[in-house]
Order: sequence, then C-alpha cells, then structure tokens
Amino acid sequence: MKQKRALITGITGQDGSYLAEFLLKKRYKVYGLVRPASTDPLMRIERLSLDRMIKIIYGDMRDNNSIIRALEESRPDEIYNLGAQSQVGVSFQCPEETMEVNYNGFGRLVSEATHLNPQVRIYQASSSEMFGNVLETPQKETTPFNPVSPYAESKVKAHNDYVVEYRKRHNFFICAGILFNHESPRRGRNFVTRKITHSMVKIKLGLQDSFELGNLDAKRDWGYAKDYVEAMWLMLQQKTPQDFVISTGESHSVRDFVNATANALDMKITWHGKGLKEVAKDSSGKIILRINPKYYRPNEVNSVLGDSSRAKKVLKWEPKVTFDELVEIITKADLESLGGVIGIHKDYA
Ligand code: NAP
Ligand code: F7E
Repeated sequence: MKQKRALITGITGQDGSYLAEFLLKKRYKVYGLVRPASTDPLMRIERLSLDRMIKIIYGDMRDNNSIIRALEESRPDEIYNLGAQSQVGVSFQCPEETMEVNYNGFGRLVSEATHLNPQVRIYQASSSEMFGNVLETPQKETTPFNPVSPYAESKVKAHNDYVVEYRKRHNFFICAGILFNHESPRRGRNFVTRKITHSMVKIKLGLQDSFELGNLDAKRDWGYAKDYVEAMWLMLQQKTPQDFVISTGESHSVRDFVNATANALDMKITWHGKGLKEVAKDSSGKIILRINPKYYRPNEVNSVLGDSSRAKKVLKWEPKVTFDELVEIITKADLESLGGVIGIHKDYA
C-alpha cells in the first residue's frame, strides 16, 4: 500500500508533537511546517526524538509563498492545521496577529491546498472557546457559538468560512474537531495547568516559595492531549467530512486543579479568604498561592462542559485518561524533570 503523507502545521506545539509521533507509528511520511525563529526549533524537535523521521519545512501561516512551498514539497494526502496563536489571554493584547494567523492563515492553507489537490483531506483545530458564554450545557456539535475573546472570534470565523462554507460550496474534505482543553507534560507553562503543576512541584522541592493565579472559579473540561490527537486522525479516516466535539464530559475548576496537584504531591493545603484576598497555605501555614488580578481576562469563559457522544458513536473514540490521572501524569513529569535538576530521584513522589 502507498505510504500516506501528512503535513502538520504547528508541529512544534503540544498537539503537533504528539500527532507526529502518532502518525509515524502508523507509517506516515510526516512533514512539519516550522516557523523560522532565532531560537533553534530543531532543538525542540530533537528533544522529542522526531528529528530524523519528520521532514521540517520552514514557513509561517502569515506567508503565502511559504505555504505553497510546503504544500508542493510535502504533497500531502492529509493536512492537520494545528498552527495558531493559541493563547486566549494573549489574544486580547494581540487581536490582529491572532486573526491573521488563525483565520487568514487557515484561509491561505485551505485555498492553496485544495487548488493543488482537490482530493486532499484537511483537519482544522477548532476549539471549545468558540462556545464562549455558553448558550447550552453540555455543549455539542449543534450548540451555537458565542465567542467572547479575539482568539475565539478567529476560530469561529475560520470554522464558519473555511470549514463549513468551503465544504458546502466546493465539496472538499475539510473537517473540524471542536476540542475542549487538553493537557500534557508538553503543555506550555503559560497555560494554567502546567503553570500550576510546575509551580507546585518547585514549591514542594523548596525551589520556590509561592505563585500567583487569576480566576480560580473558571471551569474547564480537561482531557489528555495524547488521547485527543487520535480523534483528529480518526476524523480524516471517515467516508465523509464531519465535525466532532471532543471532550471528557467532566468539568473542574482551576481551584480543583490546584487541589488535585496538591494530592498528587502529597501536600496538604488549606484555603483562606475570598475573592482577590483568597490564598492557599501549606501545612506549616505558609502562603503558597495568591491571586493577582493581572491574570484575570477582560472577558472570561466561566464554564464549559463537552458532550462527545457523537464521536463515541461514529468515531468509536472515548477519552482514556481521567482528570486525576491527567493531573498525576503532568505533575510526575514535572517532578521528574525538576527533581533531576537538583539530583532528586525520579520516584521521590
Ligand atoms: P501550542 O502548543 O500553542 O502550539 C501552537 C503551534 O502553532 C506551535 O507549533 C507554534 O509554533 C505554531 N504557530 C504559532 N504561530 C504560527 C505561525 N504564524 N505560523 C506557523 N506556525 C505557528 O498549541 P496546542 O495546544 O498544540 O494546540 C494546537 C491547535 O489546537 C491550535 O490551533 C489551538 O488553537 C487548538 N486547540 C488547542 C486546544 C488545547 O486545549 N490544547 C483546544 C482546542 C483547540 P512555535 O513553536 O514557533 O511557537
Ligand atoms: O486557561 C484561568 C483562565 O490559559 C484556563 C487553549 O489551549 O484551551 C486553552 O484555552 C482557565 C481560564 O486555557 C490563570 O482565566 C486562572 O479560565 O489554561 P488556559 P484556555 O484559555 O481555556 C482552549 C480550548 C483553546 O482552544 C486554547 O487554545 O484558567 N486562569 N489563572 C489562568 N489561566 C492562565 N493561562 N494563567 C493563569 O495564571
């Protein structure tokens, strides 16, 4: 059988790296669009042991010529568009950049890719943030979008114009996964989960005294990134292109995530005060967590909860890792890498 070829944008990110590994195991020839940067992106990929197996093509979602070159070189059967300005908080400060990469960048990719090969299959990374100030709970494929951030606006426009409309008008194989938050040891530390695990591991090891967060009451449906990349692939193996919600069906607050991390580290913490004065203390009474309003967003998605029963029925996809297991996986990985730094054995926990 002919070896399948995949082009992944955003291959240096959390999902891109797991997806590349997943596709390599399935014997795909994998190409990755990598932004030219002053910090060596190869270093990050080498760390993931992918360097010799994936083919890097330098390019940027903002640069049409680089997209054409990437498509001509990779001649993909499948394209996974994961490249994005993915930080919701940052999108309030850089709305134009966010729209340029997430919306116009995807538009360029879709238009050039389908022009070169009308049979190509394209996956778009849509997001639960598109449900925003939710109009229905739980959220499923038919729930109306109600975005509240520039990030969510860019993803809704990309979804409506280049997934739904393009597919309807031209009959191309383009589909979107509406993925709820998914995390891993490879999650950037600017996202709340890794920020919590990394900070609390440092506190546990005596490398840091305390840390700060914003809204502790926000609730998210958190799953494991490795489970979620399989769903992306499954969507492109269907007979017809369809969009799917991918989620765990459980929602937890940021405060719950802190408590679960404390459990994973065998730390006893207690909560005191309310609102901006709320703090968490360790068993000796020392404050380890404070609220800093600078981490609040101008507009917040207070609570999301996904219903992925359609994915279960059609794709036969289900999440494998529970919330507590997820927190433990990330916390242990941080403990291992930070413990290694100061010579603590990896089984310290
Ligand atoms: P991530 O770790 O932030 O990775 C984003 C990737 O996009 C990185 O490889 C980054 O490259 C690349 N990128 C950024 N700007 C680019 C540009 N102008 N041109 C080309 N590449 C660019 O994100 P992730 O968590 O893996 O998420 C993958 C995708 O799923 C994103 O589209 C995100 O919006 C979406 N999504 C994520 C979640 C989630 O919970 N993780 C949920 C729903 C949807 P650098 O390494 O050079 O920065
Ligand atoms: O925030 C609250 C924050 O930045 C989660 C992206 O992958 O998932 C991700 O977006 C919650 C928010 O993720 C801090 O206000 C409190 O309510 O980890 P996050 P996100 O915004 O949900 C969606 C599905 C995507 O598509 C995105 O690409 O945590 N929070 N204190 C904080 N958040 C951060 N980052 N930092 C804090 O100090």
